[in-house]
Amino acid sequence: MSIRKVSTTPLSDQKPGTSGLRKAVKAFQQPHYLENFVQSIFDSVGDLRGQTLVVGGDGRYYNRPAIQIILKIAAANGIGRIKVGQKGILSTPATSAIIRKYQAIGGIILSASHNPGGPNGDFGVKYNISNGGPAPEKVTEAIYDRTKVIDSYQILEAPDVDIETLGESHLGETVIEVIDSVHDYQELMESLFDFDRIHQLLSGNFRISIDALHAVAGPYAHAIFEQRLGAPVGTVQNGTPLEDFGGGHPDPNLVYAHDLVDILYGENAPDFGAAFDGDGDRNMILGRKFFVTPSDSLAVLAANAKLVPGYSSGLAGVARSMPTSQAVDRVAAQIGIESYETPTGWKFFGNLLDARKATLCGEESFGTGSNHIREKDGLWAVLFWLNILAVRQQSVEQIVREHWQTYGRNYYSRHDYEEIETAPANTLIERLRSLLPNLKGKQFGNYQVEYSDDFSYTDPVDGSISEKQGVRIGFTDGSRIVVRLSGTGTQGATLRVYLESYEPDPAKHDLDPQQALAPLITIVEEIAQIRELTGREQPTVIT
Ligand code: VG1
Ligand code: CO
Repeated sequence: MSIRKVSTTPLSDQKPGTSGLRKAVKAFQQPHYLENFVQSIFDSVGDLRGQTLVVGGDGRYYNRPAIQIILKIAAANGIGRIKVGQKGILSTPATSAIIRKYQAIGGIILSASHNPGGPNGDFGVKYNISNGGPAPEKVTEAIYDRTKVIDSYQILEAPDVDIETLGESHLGETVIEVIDSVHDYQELMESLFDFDRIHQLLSGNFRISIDALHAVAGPYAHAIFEQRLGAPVGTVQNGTPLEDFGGGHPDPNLVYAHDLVDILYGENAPDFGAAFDGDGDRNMILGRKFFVTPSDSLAVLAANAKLVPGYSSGLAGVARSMPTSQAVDRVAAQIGIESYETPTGWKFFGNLLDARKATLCGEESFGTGSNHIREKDGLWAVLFWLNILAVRQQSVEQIVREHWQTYGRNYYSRHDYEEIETAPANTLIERLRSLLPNLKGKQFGNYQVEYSDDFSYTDPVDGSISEKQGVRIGFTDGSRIVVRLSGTGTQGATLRVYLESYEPDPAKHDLDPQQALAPLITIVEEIAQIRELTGREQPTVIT
């Protein structure tokens, strides 16, 4: 086997977004495209000789060929050992857990998360660092800078490695270890949650329904809920990862996980339902005929954390992304712990977790997680809920309603305008930015603007500053409007509008969120001129 040095031309379109480099599969299939990016990672992250690297993906189309390329480039770059998920399967949270457990230098996760898969779908590469978390901005910037000047990569000329069978083999000097995709992750879950109690719950009358949307969480859900925790076979639907996710969007929300929603809102509905996204890091929680918003879910987990073994000694602090509702802040205030507000994207939680400033973190986009790893974690969130349900012996709806009684209800909704044209999307944001200085104090119906800014974040641990993270308009009654452009789409632009209002009065906790938020929807339309500038009458997805 020999190492081949291949000349490439530098590229200019490999800037990582909110969550790694995400492009159409067809882009990744261009000659040298993946190679260019992978070599740029290896060139940017320090000395890899003798180190351990973790590699796996969500099973989407191009997962296997990409893994072969990565293994050969990694071997040519002198990496000591590579742990690869069997069949190329590793969820994002499992990868994070494995990096930490085996003190790997990092990991490469092949996923475009919730974006559709298949030959005409999307593909993605995420690099995670030694704490198990997404590479912070200074690392992704370094990788991007490298992609623009790199002129060659090194690859081992060797036959493909068998990644279907567990065990060790050699690729040149590098040990390739094909590992069970679930084992290490399940062990970590057992250390955090009361599995006996959840087992009792699931083998009684309490029924759950889990939809893996044909994506990576399937094998984890089968192993943990059905084989370990006593839920009947059939509890997990769509549990075999498919290269095209069965043609769907593996996005756990009310629109894309509608089959599960139909089950939970149908006749003889089970007590609990959950769905996950493509790479298993996000979750949607449903009760019988009841939807838990991700922001509320985070707040409920924080308020009940002491019921769960792994968190019984309490929380150091909590953190939420800026557009996430302020529900968790109210819990933090009551417990007397800090609540941090970060830009969108899990990478911003890493420092807070490492510095033990925060224990639980969450995003409005169905992501929740904790200091057990450095990624958001879909299955973890479900186990957390099940542990709380097993202890409290109440329904999901009862738990959330009691929560609102104690803390008040934060009505919340996100409106997405997907695949709009890039130019008008940018115009909309630029125009909005230019209006910000004049909004303060302005009256819109009953709402008066208290502050308006483009969110800038100073990391409390390393002092790094991230600017222009989303336009916020806050009103004197605690309501908020946030507008930003997505950093994960691959077609045109996606405009996200986040709406939040606060209602302390339990007599008013039964409104439909779209109704409760209607005045804010009118206000954002007026200020941002969404219809005029995007040509869209309404959002593509409302959650
Ligand atoms: C979206 C979500 C964000 C999440 C990101 C990655 O980003 O809004 O909260 O962290 O996806 O999630 P954006 O830039 O499109 O709004 V995932 O499941 O792709 O790892
Ligand atoms: Co994801």
